[in-house]
Amino acid sequence: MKFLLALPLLALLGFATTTQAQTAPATAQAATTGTATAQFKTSAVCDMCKARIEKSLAYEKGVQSAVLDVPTKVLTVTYKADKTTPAALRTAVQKSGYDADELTADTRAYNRLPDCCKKTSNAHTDAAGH
Ligand SMILES: [Cu+2]
Repeated sequence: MKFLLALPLLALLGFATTTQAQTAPATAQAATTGTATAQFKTSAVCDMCKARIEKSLAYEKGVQSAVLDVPTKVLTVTYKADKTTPAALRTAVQKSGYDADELTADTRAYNRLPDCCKKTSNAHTDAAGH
């Protein structure tokens, strides 16, 4: 009698452990395959720019890390491919006031930058925006 009662319980336990074993590797795989890296050429000029861009990218959805190399102005972003896209990341760079590849910085964000962080070109200084 006792044996018969224990049997379904054991079966239940066995079921629970096998489902757990099946889901664990699946999520681990998604975490590794879902990560992508993108690089953008920015208009950063100094360490302040670096900190500003890295900080604003860190708040972007899906971003795992953002590192800017000041001498080359290249921003390297590691992100979750199912959460964001390179286009969205470029937009985030624009919104922080910097160019991203061929895309020009958001004018209002650019105008808020300290003078030392602005590009030397006059493309953005058309006085109207402030
Ligand atoms: Cu700067």
